Amino acid sequence: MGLTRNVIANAGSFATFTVTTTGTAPLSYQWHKDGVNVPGATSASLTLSNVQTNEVGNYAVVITNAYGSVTSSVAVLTVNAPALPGDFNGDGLVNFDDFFLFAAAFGKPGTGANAKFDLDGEGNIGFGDFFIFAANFGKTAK
Ligand SMILES: [Ca+2]
Ligand SMILES: [Ca+2]
Repeated sequence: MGLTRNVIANAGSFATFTVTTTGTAPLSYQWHKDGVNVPGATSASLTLSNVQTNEVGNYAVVITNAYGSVTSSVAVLTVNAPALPGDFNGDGLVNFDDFFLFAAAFGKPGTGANAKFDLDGEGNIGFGDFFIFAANFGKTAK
């Protein structure tokens, strides 16, 4: 009774937990995150919109009816951090290491292994991509 499943969501998207139960109606629900009530989360499913990495945690729901209450198994929410355009070497920050990679590919078609440098997706590696890169220069992945 009360099974939920783990959810993996991209930051900014939706995450939905659903519980199924065979308990005797009427049933009431209260979702918890890391053991703390989630305000207003009192239905058989819990939908989080615009999820952010700070919502990562262990979710469970307490289901109550006239005979008592039971706590579901725990479902884990994982949120994938947004991609960081310009972090070509994937180390989590945009810096000169990425610039040198970009410069080496500048002017080439954005195909194959070079596709990651075509930040504006128009097919070539050029100034349009550079401006996107420059706007992210110095940023770190959160
Ligand atoms: Ca980098
Ligand atoms: Ca481009």
